[in-house]
Amino acid sequence: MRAINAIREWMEDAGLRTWVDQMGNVHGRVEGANPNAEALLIGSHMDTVVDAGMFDGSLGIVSAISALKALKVNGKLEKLKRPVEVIAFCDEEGVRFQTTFLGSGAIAGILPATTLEISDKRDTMIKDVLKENSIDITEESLLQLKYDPKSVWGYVEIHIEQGPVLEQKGFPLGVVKGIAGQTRLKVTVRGSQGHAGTVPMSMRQDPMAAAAELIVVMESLCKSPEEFLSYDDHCSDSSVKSLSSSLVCTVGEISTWPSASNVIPGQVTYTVDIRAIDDLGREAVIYDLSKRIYQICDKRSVSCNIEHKHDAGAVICDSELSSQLKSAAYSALKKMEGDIQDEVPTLMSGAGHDAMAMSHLTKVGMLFVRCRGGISHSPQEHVLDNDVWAAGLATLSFLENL
Ligand code: HGY
Ligand code: MN
Ligand code: MN
Ligand code: MN
Repeated sequence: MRAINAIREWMEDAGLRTWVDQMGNVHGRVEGANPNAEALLIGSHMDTVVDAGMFDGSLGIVSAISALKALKVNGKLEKLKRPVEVIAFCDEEGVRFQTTFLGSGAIAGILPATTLEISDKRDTMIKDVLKENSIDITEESLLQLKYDPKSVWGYVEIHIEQGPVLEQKGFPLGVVKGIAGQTRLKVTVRGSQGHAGTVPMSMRQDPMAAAAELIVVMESLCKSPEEFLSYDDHCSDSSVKSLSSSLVCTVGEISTWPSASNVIPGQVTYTVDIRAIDDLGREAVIYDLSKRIYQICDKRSVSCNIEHKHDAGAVICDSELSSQLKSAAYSALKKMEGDIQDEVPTLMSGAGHDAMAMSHLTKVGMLFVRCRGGISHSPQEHVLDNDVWAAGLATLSFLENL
């Protein structure tokens, strides 16, 4: 609740009308000179992962609010050509329910139905959100948070790159070409629980050893998909080839039961996060990986269950919005550094963003900010003050040329 109140205060200090919606998103809006024009939505997420850095998500919210504050100080806020609405989204990371984009998904009208159908989770989630915002609503009105596409001009998000490209190029800002698609699975392997000291190795049905083999096989598949995927199955070899450049897979969470050092586990559960720029290729990997999981479990006489928790297709950013962001970034850097020779770089995003959900509602554009060593989702996450300044100036220039 403290974050929500602080963000509202910053928004009100920038001259915005604020409210918190039923999902827990914080909105700050100014109507500008043409209140009936389609609105620009701009923002990012206010939640983050465990043991995270300070800039993932928050930089986008602060850049938007500070740029509007600067317009207010210069008496230009009410002269904006169209309404501008800053949205600080809740639950972009999906850390709690292994879904993601719950806040932006509600606005875009793609609230993952599966999330609301997971009744044991759904009630907890909705009750938490509602309790925190002390709002008493039905699930239906929660689902009615969707914005009317005709009332929205576009969505822009300023975000740290969370990768090494801009640092390698020596450039503070970059425009995002597209965002890789992602799939989240939950794999549960069940075997026969037993005494660590008495069950001979040849008689074990050990889900931990099985999970270890599954994870190493997944790593090899994602390191060289062309070796694994049988092309004739379900995707062209071009998708597989394009895969290898962007395909990544991660097991971020693993838990075992009963989790005692002298007990052969009865069950092991782990998460799978798979991403790629090519959706077909990513689906081919999921299909191939699932086949291998069942084969290996069969061989080890353990059972397994693969839950498909979340899918978000790859997104290509809008070219018109992207070129406006590119000129805004260029003019910001020119203001700061005098003349700049090179063009503002464009790059793909391996990380997911609320812009993926918002692309179901309207055209989207993203501006990346260099971050040290490309490190993110870690307390080591760091952005240079000057680069934050450049991001703010670019946002201001973008708003002034709406
Ligand atoms: O996981 C992601 O890509 C983002 O940080 N939510
Ligand atoms: Mn993140
Ligand atoms: Mn983020
Ligand atoms: Mn004992």
